[in-house]
Amino acid sequence: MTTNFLKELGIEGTNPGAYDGRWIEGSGTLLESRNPATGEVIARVRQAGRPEYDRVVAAAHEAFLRWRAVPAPKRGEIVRRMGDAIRHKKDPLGRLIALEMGKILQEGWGEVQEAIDMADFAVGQSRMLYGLSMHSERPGHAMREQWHPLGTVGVITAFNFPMAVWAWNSMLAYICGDPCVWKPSGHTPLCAIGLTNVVRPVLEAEGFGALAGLLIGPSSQVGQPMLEDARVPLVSFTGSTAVGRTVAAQVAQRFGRTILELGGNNGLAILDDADLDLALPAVLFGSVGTAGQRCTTTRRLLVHEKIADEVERRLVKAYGGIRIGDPMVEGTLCGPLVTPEAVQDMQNALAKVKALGGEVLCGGEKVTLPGALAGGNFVRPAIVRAKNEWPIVQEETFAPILYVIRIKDVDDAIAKNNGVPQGLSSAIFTRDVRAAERWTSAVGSDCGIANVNIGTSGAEIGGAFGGEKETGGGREAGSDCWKAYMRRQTSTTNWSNALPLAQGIQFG
Ligand code: UN1
Repeated sequence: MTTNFLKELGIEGTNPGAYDGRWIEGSGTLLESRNPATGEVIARVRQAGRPEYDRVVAAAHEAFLRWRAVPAPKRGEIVRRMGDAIRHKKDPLGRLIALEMGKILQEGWGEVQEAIDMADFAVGQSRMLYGLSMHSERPGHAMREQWHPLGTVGVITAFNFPMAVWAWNSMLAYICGDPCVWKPSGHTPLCAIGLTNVVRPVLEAEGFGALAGLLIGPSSQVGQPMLEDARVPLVSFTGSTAVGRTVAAQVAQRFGRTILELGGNNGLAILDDADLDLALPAVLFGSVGTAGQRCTTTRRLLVHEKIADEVERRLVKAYGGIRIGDPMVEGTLCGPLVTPEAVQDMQNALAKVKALGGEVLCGGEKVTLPGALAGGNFVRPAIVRAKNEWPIVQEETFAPILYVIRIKDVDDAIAKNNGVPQGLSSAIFTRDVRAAERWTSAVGSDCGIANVNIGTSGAEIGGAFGGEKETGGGREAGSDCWKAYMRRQTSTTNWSNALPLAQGIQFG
């Protein structure tokens, strides 16, 4: 396999693990990044430790003091150039994602496109950081609110979207006047290095390299300090509900803010009037796409009992045709899981569901492919008949397991969809406008995303992305998510010759 794209992205055999406007050799141990399709080491990273943490955060803060004074549309212009730089390197960046994370090339390029879309969105937003003006109750007074830069944003990302989630946060942070310090997943350090190499020339030319702070290192050295550090007023965390719980508590302790994107357990309902030619491909993409490792992956199929047998039969047939293999090869639909541990987690979940009486309709086994791929973390996506209330079905297992759960009508679908601790994404397939509207109404799905006749995954950046309950309540990307990266100030100006008090108070 040709890996010229690694050179094109400035990735070497051993790479520095920190960036503060310049690459810094880390003081920590060597981290090996492995190709999940072969188990082979792609490259190494000299990890950052506590000294690099302090250097990177200090540089970000110094950059903040200058960056916040740059007019927002000028900040947008620099983000426009960063977006162009990413656009120019879409091909190698997408290949790097496929190589290091294991999602198929099409999805790798799609992820880079998501980063480009975020840059474009942020450029426009940079001229629309609108505050309101209010009518004061006092004569001769003007009242308005304005949005000001907040400070350094800590961005902690997961392996499964190793570039897009940084872009969701950073592109908005930059136009809002904030630097970022990025702690990527230890499974995908090269994606972070490659992307940083693509955008840094734009920032460095302006003397603002430190806006793209990067720390590749263990949580204890570079993650934990961020949670405790008052120089980081906002921490955006993507990862498990369990870790998110401690992130939320620790940052709140110092009155810092968090944006949390935690676990999902997404239901897709198919009513008996649904167009199955739409529903089935949506289920396939939702459950097998990214090998079941999206937080928006379809995990529970809530299918009407009248059509359940047919849906199961057609899905099992479709699953039989899934090409499992090298994500770098066109035509592969399902790449490897991220690590051997993820394969084990999938096996454990299947053992639990079987012990409860779950019936495996297809898949679930570890797959050993020939040649170099023999060392890869491949599995066959599984479909399992299950009950919504079983403990393992209530959990998010980050693997391609689709639980099939029968429902009687739209209200049963809503009750079961909502009957889990997570609340990220949901979808219904129906031709009945009343059922569709019920699904998206106040008494419908309780998730942050509620779709009709499209699947649970693959959201566009234009909407706010995130979910309720144990998903953490955060929102990122489009809509008015930029507000999370700014501080709001209410300002009242008295232009009269008197000093009337609000609420009609007479004092003295
Ligand atoms: C994630 O899995 O962490 O909606 C993010 C989607 C993608 C983002 C997923 N646009 O599936």
